[in-house]
Amino acid sequence: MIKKSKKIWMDGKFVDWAQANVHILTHTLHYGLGVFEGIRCYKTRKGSAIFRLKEHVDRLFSSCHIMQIKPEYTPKEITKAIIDSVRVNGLEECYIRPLIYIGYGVMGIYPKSNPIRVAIAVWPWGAYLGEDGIKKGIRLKTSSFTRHHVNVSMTKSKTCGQYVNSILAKKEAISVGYDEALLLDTQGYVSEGSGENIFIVRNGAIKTPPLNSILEGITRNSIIEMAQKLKIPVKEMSFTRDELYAADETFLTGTAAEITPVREVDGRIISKGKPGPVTKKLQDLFFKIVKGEDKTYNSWLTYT
Ligand code: PPE
Repeated sequence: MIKKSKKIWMDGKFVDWAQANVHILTHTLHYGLGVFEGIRCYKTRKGSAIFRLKEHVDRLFSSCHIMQIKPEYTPKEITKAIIDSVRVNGLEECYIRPLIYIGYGVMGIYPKSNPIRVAIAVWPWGAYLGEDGIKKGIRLKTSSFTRHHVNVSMTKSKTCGQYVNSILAKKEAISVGYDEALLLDTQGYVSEGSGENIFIVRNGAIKTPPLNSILEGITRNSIIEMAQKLKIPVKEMSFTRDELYAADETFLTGTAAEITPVREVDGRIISKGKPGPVTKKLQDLFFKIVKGEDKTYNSWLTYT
């Protein structure tokens, strides 16, 4: 069960957790057109800090732009509301979920002038794929479901309804005893996890799929910048599932999943079945950065 916090920001006001309700005819609930973000706030020695807040708010508004949803709030107002949500709930560490959705008005797939609503919830959320997963690595299964084709939905927007594809893949992977699903794109190349981007390491160099069919992950971008600073070569290019099987290391990245090593893919053991050296190096640096222990990356933190 989710760990409750105290208040949820809804359209400009803080309401009690238990009162944060919507009408059953809320348009997004029926048809799935809404956009959201997932952001983490970490405990540092100087108080709580939100990781890459600007980039998340920018992506939220970019999702709105792509999906032609016009919120009544500016990025500046949403940024303030996010910081206020963390403060009001008094949480040192939390996950932050802004959601922009189409409210109650007309029904039918053309939402005309239905109101555009905004909510921001925060709650404590531990390791997405388990503490063991972060430390020892997870088991990944290629899904029978394919990632969205660019002409079916637009993956640069973090759209609510698009996650049905992720849920189907995740349920399937779990039902056959795996921890997470890997989706291929419509051409058959490796795309991303149900809620994470993917990286492989081969001969000391890193590869991650290009932006074509994936969500442009903010953690993915952080890893690319970190690797470049560490002088580890990084390439954004397509690769096949057998290249993944043959990789020295592989790991998933996401706000919720952070950096999760993968120790097995489709029954093939990767990296001797435990997190490899490059993965560990990046993981260690990542956790230092989010905890404010590496000054080079201070601009990625917004102290609340
Ligand atoms: N791909 C997908 C499909 C995805 O959902 C996420 C984040 C990423 C890549 C990584 O993006 P970023 O967080 O910017 O590095 N998934 C969010 C939702 C997970 C959920 O179960 O809810 C998240 O990690 O917050």
